Amino acid sequence: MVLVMSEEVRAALEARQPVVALESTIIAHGLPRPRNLQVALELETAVRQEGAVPATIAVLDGRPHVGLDKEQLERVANEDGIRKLGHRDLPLAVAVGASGATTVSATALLAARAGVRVFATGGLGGVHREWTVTQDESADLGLLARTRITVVCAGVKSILDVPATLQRLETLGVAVAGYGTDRFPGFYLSDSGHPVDWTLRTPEQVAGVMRAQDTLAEPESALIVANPVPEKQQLDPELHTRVLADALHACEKEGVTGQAVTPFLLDYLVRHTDGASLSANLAAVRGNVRLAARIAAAWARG
Ligand code: PSU
Ligand code: MN
Repeated sequence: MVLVMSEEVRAALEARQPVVALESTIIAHGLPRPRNLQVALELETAVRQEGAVPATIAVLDGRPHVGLDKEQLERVANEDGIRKLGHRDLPLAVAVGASGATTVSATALLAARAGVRVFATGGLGGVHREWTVTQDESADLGLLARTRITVVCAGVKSILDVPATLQRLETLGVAVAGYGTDRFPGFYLSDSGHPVDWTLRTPEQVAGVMRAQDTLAEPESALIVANPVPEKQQLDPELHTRVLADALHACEKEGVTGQAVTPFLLDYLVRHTDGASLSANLAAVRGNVRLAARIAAAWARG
């Protein structure tokens, strides 16, 4: 697969300057228009303010891009019919010349290929509730088990079965650490109600783990840095519980399956919390992007 790297990203990598990969599914399928484009631009600005270069990743006309210009970001945000691409979809999109936004799994794969080590997103995919019936487990988990990348996220999406997802990550051998907390964050919520075994407190400490992974951890696996949304900006936990139950019910009733499940649930929450879930989601992503930039800087300093 031939990657198209933006000039800025290529130059930064060559000069060993900090670079942060950003996914595009959250823009195309995770956030409502027209807010999604503003957010995409805002996240890139946040990375720059922290002294790193943003590399938003997407596939356009069959070409995987690492680093998008404004026009390309606009396409991802506004183009009708833009697909959602997991890692398994990449060769298909390339061969048929399709355009698509990349999920965590596809973004992590392309970032690692390009030599970008740090990646920021909102929440990872994982094991869905009702797994015993649907067998719906995001491809994010399997890919992170064999890709050397550091993902900064606010945990896994709370629409999932969080304890089952944590168990899968343990089984798959993916390292998980809370950032400044011994609780696993709950995406819209600061605390998912589940603990994490490890706590990291500085970007330098995270970079230290990354270096140790390079000498110790086989096979190539990821590091998940779980960074909680500040408590003041979280979604009201009671509202969260109530609306999420309705959302899961609606999803089942409307027979939504496969790739459509996650966007359906996220959208349902936005519409039924009067945008409060969107504010919490954005607060989480913003915090993750800034932390990722600081980790990338510590990593680049060696
Ligand atoms: N986090 C968000 N919004 C999103 C997603 C994550 O805040 O839209 C996306 C990510 O791209 C993640 C994907 O990889 O949802 C998981 O989808 P699925 O469950 O279909 O694997
Ligand atoms: Mn799925």
